[in-house]
This record gives sequence, C-alpha cells and structure tokens, in this order.
Amino acid sequence: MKPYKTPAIPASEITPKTLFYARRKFMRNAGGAALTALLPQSLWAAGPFGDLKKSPYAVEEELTPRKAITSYNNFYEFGTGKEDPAANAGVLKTRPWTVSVEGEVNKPKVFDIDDILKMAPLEERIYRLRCVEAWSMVVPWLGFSLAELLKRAEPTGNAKYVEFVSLYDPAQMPGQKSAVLDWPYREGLRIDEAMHPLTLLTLGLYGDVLPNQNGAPVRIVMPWKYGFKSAKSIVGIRLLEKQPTTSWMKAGPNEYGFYANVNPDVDHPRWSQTKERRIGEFLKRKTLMFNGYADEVAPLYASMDLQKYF
Ligand SMILES: Nc1nc2c(c(=O)[nH]1)N[C@H]1C(S)=C(S)[C@@H](COP(=O)(O)O)O[C@H]1N2
Ligand SMILES: [Mo]
Repeated sequence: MKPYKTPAIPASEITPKTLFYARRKFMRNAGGAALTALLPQSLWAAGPFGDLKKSPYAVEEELTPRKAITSYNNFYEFGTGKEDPAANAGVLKTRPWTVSVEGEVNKPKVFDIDDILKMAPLEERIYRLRCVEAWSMVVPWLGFSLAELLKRAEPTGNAKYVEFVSLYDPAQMPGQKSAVLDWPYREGLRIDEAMHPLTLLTLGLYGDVLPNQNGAPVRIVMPWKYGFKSAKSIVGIRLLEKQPTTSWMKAGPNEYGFYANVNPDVDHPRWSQTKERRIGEFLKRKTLMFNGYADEVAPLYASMDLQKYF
C-alpha cells in the first residue's frame, strides 16, 4: 500500500458543501454542541435528496473530504490501484439496474433501483469506515437500514445467512479480466448482522447519489466490519441456510475471515490491526473494538471466540 497524501482541493471544488464543512468545523471549535441540528439542510443537501431523516447513528467526527472519499478507493472490478476506480468506473451504466432478493424467502422479488430509492426515508449516516489495510475514513453516507428491504421479501425460518452478489460485467469492469478475485464479488453476513439497524443499504454520500467508484447505484456499508464486507454495486441478495464462502475467503482463507469484525486484538497474518491511519491525518490512531460500535454490536458475538471467528 502506498502512503496516502490528501490531494489539494482546487478552487473549482470550493462549493457550498465545502463551505458547509468549514462552518461545521468552526462551530465545533466554538464549543457548539448538537451542531448538526443548527445547520441549514439546504447547504447540506445540495444533491437530489432534499429531505434527509436525521439518523441516531451518526458519529460526530470530522468528515473525510469528499475528494479523498471519491479518489482513494478499493473496487477491484476497476483495477487494484487506489486511483483505478476513480479513473475507470465512469463508464459503469447504473440504469437500468435491479437487485434481486431470493433464496430462503416467501416472496422473492426483483427490485428496480428507482423503487429502492423511494422505499424508505433516506438517512444521513456518518460512519467510520475501517479498511483491513489499516486506513480509515469518516463518510456521510445516505441510505436506510438493509432490514427495510429484506423484510419485504419475508425471509423464512431457514434464512440463517445473507449473500451479496456484485455486478459481473467484464465489458464494463476491466478488472474482471484478471483473476485477482473469483468474480463476481461475493460477500456475506449472518442474518442477525444483516438485520441489525446499523447495516446500511447505501445509495449516496455527501448529499448526492453514490459516485460510481464508491459502488453506485447501491451498496452495503457495515460500519463495525472491515471495509471489504461492504459490497459495492450489488445486483443480488440471496438468503441462505448455510454460511456462504466469500470472494475474499477464497482468495486468502487465513487472512480474510467470514466475520471480519474490526478487532485490534486479532492481527492480520501480515500486519498488525492495533492502529490505523485516518486518511488526511499524519499520526496513527488506535483502532477501536468493532470500529467503535461495540455498544451496539458486541451482543451479537457474546458467546463467540473472536480469535477463531475472525
Ligand atoms: N464489489 C466490490 N465491493 C467492494 C470492494 C471491491 O473490490 N469490489 N472493495 C471493498 C473494500 S476492501 C473497501 S475498503 C471498501 C471501500 O469503499 P470506498 O471505496 O467507498 O471507500 O469497498 C469494499 N467493497
Ligand atoms: Mo478494504
């Protein structure tokens, strides 16, 4: 992994949104509590999403600049370099787009992306994202709990796991011509993890639709797990009785476990997970258990050996 430098922001990028963040920071420095409540929505939601429901799950941390979130990515379908997705994902056609929900459900469904967008009120969720490569970001996502979508398909009593399948289309995704991963990208969760309200079906960031390099038109975001669990550009969700094998488990079974909970006490075989570099910062910070979401999610793993189920 190459060291990351925050790109300088050109004058053309100084938009109302940028001003908004400057103001937000100023207010925090001035000691203002409940700062989001004081801010005009109009500056925040300069994108197509006017009414954003306030989320109880947003962390109050300085946001990673939009420029960094959209130019330093992992999206191997578009290449393995951090700058490849921003350079190559522009061609991805995100309409028409459907997401099928199938398997152990009473009502299998194929949802159109434009219906998903209207399915539930969009919330802004400011989440930490911790990559397994020991860097992190703070991202203002837009979306709603995945449970909202899953419940419409009525999972059966046999639905113990959920599998996410990303788009397979080598004509649009040049990275799929290489066998670096077993395509299509597949990820998975236990059903209780998938139904947890923190699990976000994500449709946008920074008040706008998802940029292609961040997984347009729809992706998952799992804030307490390493970033690779947050599958991008998904076209299928399968409810299963048995635990699926994910693309990363196939690529490196000793390195990428099924659970992949952020855990500073369990090293990756090739590096420590005790610290992380917040993109844009110089000094490393300590990695938090479950990426700081232990109060919410530790009960899901109460009886599990987290060294074994890494
Ligand atoms: N389909 C797909 N989803 C993916 C990946 C990928 O290569 N392909 N990379 C993952 C990894 S390793 C990370 S860290 C996050 C990065 O998300 P971001 O680029 O929006 O920050 O996406 C995850 N989702
Ligand atoms: Mo990652």
